[in-house]
Amino acid sequence: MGDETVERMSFGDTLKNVGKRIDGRRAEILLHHGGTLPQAMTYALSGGKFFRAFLALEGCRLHAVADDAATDAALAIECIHAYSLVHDDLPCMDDDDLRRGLPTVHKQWNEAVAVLAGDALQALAFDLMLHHRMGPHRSEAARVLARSAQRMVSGQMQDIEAETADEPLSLKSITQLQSSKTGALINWAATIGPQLAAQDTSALNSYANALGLAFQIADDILDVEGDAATVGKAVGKDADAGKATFVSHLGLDGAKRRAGELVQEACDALSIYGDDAETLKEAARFVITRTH
Ligand code: GRG
Repeated sequence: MGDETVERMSFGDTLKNVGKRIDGRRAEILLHHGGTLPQAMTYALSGGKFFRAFLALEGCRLHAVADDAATDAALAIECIHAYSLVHDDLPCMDDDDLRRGLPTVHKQWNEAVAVLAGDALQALAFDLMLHHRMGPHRSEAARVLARSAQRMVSGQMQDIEAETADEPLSLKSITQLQSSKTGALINWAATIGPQLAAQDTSALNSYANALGLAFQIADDILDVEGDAATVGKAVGKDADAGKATFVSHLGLDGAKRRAGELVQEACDALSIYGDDAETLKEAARFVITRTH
């Protein structure tokens, strides 16, 4: 009889494997196009954690979506995420020089390249989602992606308007803003499996709602406690700008406590999947222990 101990892969290794799968598919699509635009798109799609891709692949696995469709859906959400980061880093928005430990796209090339690479990444996401390999429910899934991207942009707009508002945002308003800005893409990623399989999205939807909020609280905590070299981008910007955040409202300890409660809520929402959801639970725990 063999050794029945099953070694579980660490969550870090799981994310690395997701990264390889997405990089491989991205290379198939972009590498044979020469020129600056595909290079800048490749640069923007590289070096992240691939957390949203992981969520998409895991939801697809739980709902028996074909591997090719799952990979392309995971790449599609990383395209939207990468576009948002490239545009967010521009001087007219957050004006950042560093992203994922490297120069931002407009620093590596210039602002025009950054705008165009973001535009092309967004279009590529819908190109992937509307291909027939995505199956019979692809138009609805693409529409939900379009609405999620619009929610993200509207969250970004509210964030920009809050910078010049007379009053700092209340905790309730920050929660609503972040559920759009950060939560909408996380929610789409976590639910694309049951969307493509035309099955019930409610458990993964509840999981993602709690997880998205925990993710943003962790981001606010990293902005205070992290160091730029590890986080891979500038830190301390929110406090310097006097911006209302989960940490400014709840304090560091309160924010950590709230994030812990949300992780528990996220895990509880997965009960219908039994042991099959263990990696998604690890992902929820990773969100509040991550250092970048
Ligand atoms: C400019 C259209 C437009 C939208 C901007 C997402 C966003 C909206 C701005 C990015 C800035 C920010 C702090 C967003 C909160 C979401 C977040 C924490 C993004 C970083 O996600 P990670 O940690 O990044 O998954 P990696 O690099 O690992 O992919």
